Amino acid sequence: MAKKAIITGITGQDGAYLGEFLLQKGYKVYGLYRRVSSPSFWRLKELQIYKNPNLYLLECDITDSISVFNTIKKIMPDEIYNLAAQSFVQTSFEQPLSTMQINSLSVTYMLESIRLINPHIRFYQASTSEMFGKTDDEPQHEQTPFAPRSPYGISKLCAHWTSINYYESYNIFACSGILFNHESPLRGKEFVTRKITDGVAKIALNQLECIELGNIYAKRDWGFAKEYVEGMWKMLQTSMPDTFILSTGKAYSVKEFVTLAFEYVNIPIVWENEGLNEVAINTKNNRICVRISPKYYRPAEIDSLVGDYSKAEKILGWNPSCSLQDLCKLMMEADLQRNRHKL
Ligand code: NAP
Ligand code: G4F
Repeated sequence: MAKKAIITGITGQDGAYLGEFLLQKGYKVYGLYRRVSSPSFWRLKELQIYKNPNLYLLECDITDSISVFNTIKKIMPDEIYNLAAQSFVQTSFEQPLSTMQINSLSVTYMLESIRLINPHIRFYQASTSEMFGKTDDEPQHEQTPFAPRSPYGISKLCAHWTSINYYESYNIFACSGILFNHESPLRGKEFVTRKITDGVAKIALNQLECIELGNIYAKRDWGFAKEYVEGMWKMLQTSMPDTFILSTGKAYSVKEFVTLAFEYVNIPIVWENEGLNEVAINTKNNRICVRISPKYYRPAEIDSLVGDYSKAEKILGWNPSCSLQDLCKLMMEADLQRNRHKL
């Protein structure tokens, strides 16, 4: 009989790729989305899984414990992948309470429902490298102490410990994947890589003159989301629940990513000035194409994150293969196409 998996956050980047992956594996996929006046399934449509007969889309607000309990009881899944979250760090500073409700409390609702309904359901928690925060360990590994720097990081750390606690207390198979930044053409435009590829595509097509960015010296370990969802699945197929880092082991600055994106569209740039006055100039037309705005600075920043994925490689046989150059190319191609056709 086909396995049944619930994916919370099916409308997000990872939810869509994981849905595609599990459907290919023969699962019945129950994708949960929250009620909004106009729900958007554009990612599921882009991956051409929206009409798949084994994909069932169900309304469920993960901040409503009754909704969570009843949904799990109705579906009786084998596996739950908890990907739904208020996932934007910047917003978490402006909406700390709802970030906590969505990202932390919901995990207790899910694990408590599993405990009461069927303790054999396997649970995946989407933990994050943001939990490492201000750390001196480089690269970060599973034993690196946590020191989160944002309400988002704090909320995810609470959820992370909750899932560990449900294993230790009730033997529930709860795994946490500490995933470093992963991007794709399906990334939301609020995140820096997609903001850059969308902006550079528009500049190349003469639809925009300049992008405004915040801290371009921040470094992140950026992988390809499609490869990371396979790691989530592998975590739930092991004999013992555990915590695994998924990352590439390489860190690049936002500035380096900007340079890669402009290189892809053959726009030569030079950087001038420093701090808030730093700009990139398009040397083809001598116009400023990147400037800095304090609007995008965070109250507390994480300067650099880079992960050691050797445990996942050893135990799960998982490793990343997409370079940042290839990732940037994939995203640029998609954004050029979308903006050319105003999609
Ligand atoms: P994403 O694209 O922002 O997707 C977030 C999903 O959560 C969306 O489907 C969103 O629904 C849903 N959601 C938010 N609030 C909800 C609520 N109250 N009830 C039900 N659904 C709700 O994020 P992602 O990049 O796919 O990330 C997936 C998960 O991994 C998140 O938990 C994120 O925090 C975590 N993570 C991501 C990364 C990364 O680099 N991408 C790294 C580490 C961890 P709407 O469409 O309605 O907004
Ligand atoms: O793309 P970002 O917004 O991602 P961030 O904050 O690293 O969070 C992402 O990765 C986490 C894993 O570590 C996830 F848990 C989380 O859900 C999310 O997916 O920002 C990346 C860096 C930051 O240092 C930010 O300050 O880019 C810097 N940045 C510079 N200018 C900018 C901008 N970020 C955004 N979003 N917009 C800018 O204009």
